[in-house]
Amino acid sequence: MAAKPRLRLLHTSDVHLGAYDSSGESMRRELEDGFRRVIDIGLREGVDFMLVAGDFFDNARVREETMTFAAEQIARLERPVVIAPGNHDHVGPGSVYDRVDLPALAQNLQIMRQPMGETVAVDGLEVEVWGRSHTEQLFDFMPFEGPPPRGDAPWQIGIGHGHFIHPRALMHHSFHIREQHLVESQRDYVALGHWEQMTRVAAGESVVAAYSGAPEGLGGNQAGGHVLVVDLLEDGEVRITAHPLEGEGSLAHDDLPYLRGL
Ligand SMILES: [Mn+2]
Repeated sequence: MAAKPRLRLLHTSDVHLGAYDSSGESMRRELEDGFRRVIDIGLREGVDFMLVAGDFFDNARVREETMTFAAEQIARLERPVVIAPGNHDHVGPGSVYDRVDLPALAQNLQIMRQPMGETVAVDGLEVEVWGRSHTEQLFDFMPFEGPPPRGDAPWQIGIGHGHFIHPRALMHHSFHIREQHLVESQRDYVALGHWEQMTRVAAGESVVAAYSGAPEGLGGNQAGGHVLVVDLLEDGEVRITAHPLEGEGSLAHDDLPYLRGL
């Protein structure tokens, strides 16, 4: 097998920009600073592209200046960025992405807007990203059910937003992601969102899958926020490093929390 191009990916999710738009300036600033640091880490680590696995915005009524702030930060990375919308920033009727044309403000940005799923070729890189955006129309939506076969690019990434079903999962939650779905995706890496906590999840022998967790300490994220730097190596190996948003001490691949599925 020919060697693959070495690529470095920045994975974040659940930024919830605008969550505190009506809660006062200091909380609002804290959330924005968190996303600014995500971009800073991407620049420091020299990533080739960035993925946002849903809930980038908290709701469809965020201030317009929150949206232009988001576009400015994305543009600052100067590398391709793909957003796969989650339940808080869903596509379809009433979508936050209908309000401001973000890709016009940040020309390195692509937003996955096809509810039936789509594969995005990342500009200038030998990588394709497949995902299915939330519409908030289907209560039993399963983001990774029935994945299409791998595409032609050497690197195939999956992206999606929902609950990985593990033995401690609350089954009444919606947007189920099963280990079997991740195995069947045959993607090299699957970027997950919806959980505040950073963790790898079980996805069979040949698929690496992880939640980046929220960058900021939103409810339940006492461990503090992380962003994931994912190295896609020439021999096909995928290695994650979790970088804390505050302070030192990154976590290497084998030291990341790891959840088994049902
Ligand atoms: Mn969510």
